[in-house]
Amino acid sequence: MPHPTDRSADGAPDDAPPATAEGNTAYGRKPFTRARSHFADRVTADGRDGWPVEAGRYRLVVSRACPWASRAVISRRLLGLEDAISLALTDPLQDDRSWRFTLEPDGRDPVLGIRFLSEAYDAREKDHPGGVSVPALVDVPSGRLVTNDYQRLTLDFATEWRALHRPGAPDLYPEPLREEIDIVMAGVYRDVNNGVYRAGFATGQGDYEAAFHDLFRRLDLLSVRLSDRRYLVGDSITEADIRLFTTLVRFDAVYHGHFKCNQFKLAEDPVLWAYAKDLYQTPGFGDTVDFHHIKQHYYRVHTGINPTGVVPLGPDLSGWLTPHHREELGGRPFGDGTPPGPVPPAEEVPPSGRPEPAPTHF
Ligand SMILES: N[C@@H](CCC(=O)N[C@@H](CS)C(=O)NCC(=O)O)C(=O)O
Repeated sequence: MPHPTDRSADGAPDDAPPATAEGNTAYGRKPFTRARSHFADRVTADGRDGWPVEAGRYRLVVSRACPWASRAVISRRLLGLEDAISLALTDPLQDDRSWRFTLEPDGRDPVLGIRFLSEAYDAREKDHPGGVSVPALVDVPSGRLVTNDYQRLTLDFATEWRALHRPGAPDLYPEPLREEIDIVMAGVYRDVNNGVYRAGFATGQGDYEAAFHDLFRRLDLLSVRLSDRRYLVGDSITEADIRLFTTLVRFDAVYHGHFKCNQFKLAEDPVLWAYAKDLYQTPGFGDTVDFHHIKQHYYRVHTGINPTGVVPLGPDLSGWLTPHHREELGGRPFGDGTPPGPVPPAEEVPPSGRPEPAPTHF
């Protein structure tokens, strides 16, 4: 396997300069900022951007390591869009041509026939500004990228793709709750989802400390909010929970150490830990998480902040499988709907990526 080059731009703005072997120094002393996605076409029911909702037409390219991509994997599963939108998994380690399909036996995505995700970006726009990122939705017939707009993608899965949802799919973005969901998600995005990156990629003490304080202040607020309610908004799972979950599930494994987000571990906050475990154990969440990919990606790709590329063995993941008792708070996980069925066999996370139950002591 080629040695992965430093890709500290992971999570960096699309139009940011490439990271260097020195890590984040390409950004100088500027605080870490994240730009809008360059490709923001939408796949809609009415096809107004030229991309109509259609079963089998689009392929979702993700890395299981990536929190932004993982949102899309979770919502696709909760909504039962697996048959309508196929899934391509990249190697968690990019090389200097970015995301690649080296998990496949012949190194090519079997549907798109490409070796690098960049080929779909180039097919869409030669010399496009910004990098190659996941999640990416690709038009299978033409091989062209449609969108890498991770903020919009899942909202469109929830709303525009309704005709292809499974029977019993939950409403992840219910109309009457949208205003509240948007407000909650804005704070979560700024301080938590992107906050861990602001801390981890800070190149100055002040930027790091500001991000650190914003992050833990927000986590404290979220912990209070979730102490007497099972989910962030309303009494069922919404898009807001998906977005918080994808950061929380990575917290102790990577953000606490690698990104220096270490005021406390997730497992040390009883409310947030129970909340995250509850979601992890809900069909559609934990069954998409590959801790092996997550750890390999962060610790080996960001050589600017982990120059040795050594991947820690811990933490012990068995706690994810332990009782959370959150059902005592009530709530209806899927609202009027039902949980998704089993993971399609081809998409199962291998045992290397899953927690093992703790040994039983007698
Ligand atoms: N910048 C992306 C957000 C998603 C993102 O940052 N994904 C990361 C992985 S977690 C990525 O693919 N970064 C590019 C790279 O690492 O080369 C977008 O605008 O859509």
